Amino acid sequence: MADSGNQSRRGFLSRATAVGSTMLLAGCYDLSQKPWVLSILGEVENLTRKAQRLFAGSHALAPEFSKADIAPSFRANGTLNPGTADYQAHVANAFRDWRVRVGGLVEHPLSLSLSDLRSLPSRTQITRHDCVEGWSCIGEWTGVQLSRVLAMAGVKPAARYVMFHCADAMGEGDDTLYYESLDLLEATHPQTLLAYELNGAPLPVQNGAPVRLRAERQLGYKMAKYIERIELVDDFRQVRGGKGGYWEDQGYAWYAGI
Ligand SMILES: Nc1nc2c(c(=O)[nH]1)N[C@H]1C(S)=C(S)[C@@H](COP(=O)(O)O)O[C@H]1N2
Ligand SMILES: [Mo]
Repeated sequence: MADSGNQSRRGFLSRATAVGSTMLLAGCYDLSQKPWVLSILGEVENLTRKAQRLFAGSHALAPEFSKADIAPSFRANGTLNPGTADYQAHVANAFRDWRVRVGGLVEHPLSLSLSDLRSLPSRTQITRHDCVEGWSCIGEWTGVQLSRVLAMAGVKPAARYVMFHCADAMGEGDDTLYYESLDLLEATHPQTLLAYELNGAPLPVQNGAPVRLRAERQLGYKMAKYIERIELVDDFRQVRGGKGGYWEDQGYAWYAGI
C-alpha cells in the first residue's frame, strides 16, 4: 500500500515513455493522467529517494537525446511572465541588470550578472522535461553547472539544501513568490544547470528568462524559472510553508525523482 504512489508513478512513466517513442516527431506529448504526487507520503518519498539513488547511482545521468528529438516549440507551464513593472524593465533592457545572488551558508556571497554566468564554462544537454500535469517535452538547454557556482561561493559544511527564490508571485504579494529547493547531491549533479539558453537562443520569457534551473532527474515543478536568489540553508522547515517549495507547500512531493 505504502508503495502504490511510487508504483503507479513508475507505471505512468513507462507508459509515458512508450507514448513518447511513438510521438517523438512531435517532441511534446499530452497524457490525460491525474497528478500522482499528491498521494505520496513523506515516508514513501524518503524511501523512493534512497531506493532510486541506490539503484541508479547517486550521480546517474538522465537520458540525453539527439537534435532530431527536439520539440519544434518547447511548451511552457506555470507562470508565463512574472508581469511586474520591475520584470518588464529587465525584459526591455535584455536583462543586463539582472543579478542572481548567492547567499546563506556560503563563504563568499555572490552577485552574478548574465554575462558573469556566460563567462563560465557551459554545458549543453538535450533532455526530456516531465510535468506532473501529464505532458513531456524535449529541449536543448545550455547553462552553467550549478556545482561550479556553488564551488565559487564556497558552501559551508552546515549547508544541506539549496533554495531558489524566483521573481514570480503565485498570488498577491511577495510571500507567494515561487520557490524551490534541492539537496546538495541533486544540486551538484552534473546535469543540474543554471540555464540561460533554450535551443541555442536566450531563454524565452515564458520558459523562465533570464535564468532557470534544470535538474534533469526531477519533475518539472522542481525546475525554478526566473531565478533571482540562491540560498544555502541547513533546513527549510522555517521557510514559507515549510515544505521546501511552492508546490510542496500545496502537497506535492519534495523529492520528485523520475
Ligand atoms: N518560477 C517558476 N518556476 C516554475 C514554475 C512557475 O510557475 N514559476 N512552474 C514549474 C512547472 S510546474 C513546470 S512543468 C516548469 C515549466 O517549465 P516551462 O514553462 O519551461 O515548460 O516550470 C516549473 N518552474
Ligand atoms: Mo509542471
